[in-house]
Amino acid sequence: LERLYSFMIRLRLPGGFLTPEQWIAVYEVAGAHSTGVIKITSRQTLQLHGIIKSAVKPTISSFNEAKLDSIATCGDINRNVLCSSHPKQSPLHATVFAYADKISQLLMPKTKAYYEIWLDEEVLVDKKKEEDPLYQDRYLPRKFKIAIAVPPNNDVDVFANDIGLISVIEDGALKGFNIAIGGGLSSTHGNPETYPRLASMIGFVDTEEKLLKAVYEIATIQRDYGNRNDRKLARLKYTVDKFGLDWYKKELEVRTGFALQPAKEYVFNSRKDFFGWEQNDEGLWYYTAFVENGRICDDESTQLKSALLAIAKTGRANFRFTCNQNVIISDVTPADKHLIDGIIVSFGVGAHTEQTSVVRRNSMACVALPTCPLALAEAQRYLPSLIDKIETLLDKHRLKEEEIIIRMTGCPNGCARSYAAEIGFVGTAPGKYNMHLGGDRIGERLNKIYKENIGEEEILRTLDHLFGEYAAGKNDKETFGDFALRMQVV
Ligand code: SRM
Ligand code: SF4
Repeated sequence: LERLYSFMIRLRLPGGFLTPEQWIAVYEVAGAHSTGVIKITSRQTLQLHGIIKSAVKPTISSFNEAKLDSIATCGDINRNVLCSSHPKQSPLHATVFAYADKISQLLMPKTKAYYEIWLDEEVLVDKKKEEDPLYQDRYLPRKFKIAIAVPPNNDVDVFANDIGLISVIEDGALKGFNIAIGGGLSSTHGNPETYPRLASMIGFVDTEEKLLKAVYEIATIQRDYGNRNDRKLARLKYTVDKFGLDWYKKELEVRTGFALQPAKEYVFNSRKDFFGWEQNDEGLWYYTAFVENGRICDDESTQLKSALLAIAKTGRANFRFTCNQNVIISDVTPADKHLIDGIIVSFGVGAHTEQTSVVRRNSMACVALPTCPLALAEAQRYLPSLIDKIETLLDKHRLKEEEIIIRMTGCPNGCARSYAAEIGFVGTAPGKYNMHLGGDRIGERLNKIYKENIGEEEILRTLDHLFGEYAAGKNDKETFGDFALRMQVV
């Protein structure tokens, strides 16, 4: 008898967008083949877990019918391209958002293997068609990640990516993109050669043609010079640190045939989702619902999964996913707002979103146990109960309106970007975490290890003490992360 293998499938959703028809398809596939929980990931796409081997092909086929695919969602290749989620952020959101798809298409593998293997589309290997100038016969040395931010919100955590693009908008016009390279968050316990790193700015491009050429050639340089001997040291960040930023820029200039301009001014002032109803400049409405750790299901607190299905069935709203693992019910006309709001209220989604504390809404955990094979400790199943206790401490110190960013991962790979949190927990063993402090609120500074391998009791005792000091000693508007740094806690 064969073992009962079960799989996870992740969708490729550049910019994290689904039509109502596609949401219904995902809902139906989740019900038929997976655990039923639809998981929003920290890279604004969706995952289904628990798909048994015989259901993998039917799942991919159903997705294909809904014009959805899971191409390049894992492997040594460009992954889901991120874009700031909330259309309210800028009148140019749609223009910038379109680049997520353009870049995703540009860096897609040319092989038709996905269609041939999973969708029964004809001949298995036709060498001519398989020629791929970018990935050639070797792909990249490691996974490759790109994000596009629309200032002033850094909701995509742009500097955590191999390539971070920052849209430069002046006088209401998109002038181009600043380009940063070499971000990546993973490290390995006990291996000092590995480290999290934020991307470094290398310059600015002012046309679409230059942007796409630069992105493409940054990837080819990594393809040719990235470390193929040690997978732990294979990400672009290590290539950048080995050869130097100036070398990378010069090599890029040779390959593109143009020099980057100096980076333009930009300002980030937040890294968050805007919960509840917001309207964009065209008058369309958007409702951001809180989804604890991205798990869309029906439970005792809210009937979120049923609500989203009911909304999709009206055909009057799209769905956008955020890099903070939440969902935006989007593009609702003023005439339809009442209808959609009625569903949000009657399924308890509104009350759940409004009543959730600020600290919980800003928190994030990775999947970890039981499905992640790399997990050393719990994350999404544990963080909610830890936050209950942290809420009590914040209440005690009158800090409950502070927008402190707390993130937890079950291992040092950093999938919920805990190294870029004000308070980061990184799993070391069952029930044990390294506690990191001192990250900033906007994603421009990493945190540092404060205490190693501690359990819940010590976590709470430590936070109780630090929150007390923060409440008594913080400057006006000083964030917890900045305070920890100023007081030399780390
Ligand atoms: Fe991740 C591996 C889940 C975002 C760094 N990540 C995994 C795997 C596939 C475990 C595995 O290799 O077997 C996890 C699947 C767990 C499960 O049961 O579903 C997993 N990663 C996730 C997700 C679902 C976390 C979440 O709860 O949202 C995120 C899916 C993103 C997506 O939609 O594509 C996810 N992973 C990230 C991020 C955050 C980001 O990209 O902004 C990071 C840190 C940034 C970075 O890449 O540096 C991240 N995941 C990793 C790594 C370490 C990569 C490295 O450079 O060493 C691994 C392990 C690996 O690749 O060998 C990993
Ligand atoms: Fe798994 Fe580690 Fe990623 Fe969490 S951080 S999902 S435990 S690989």
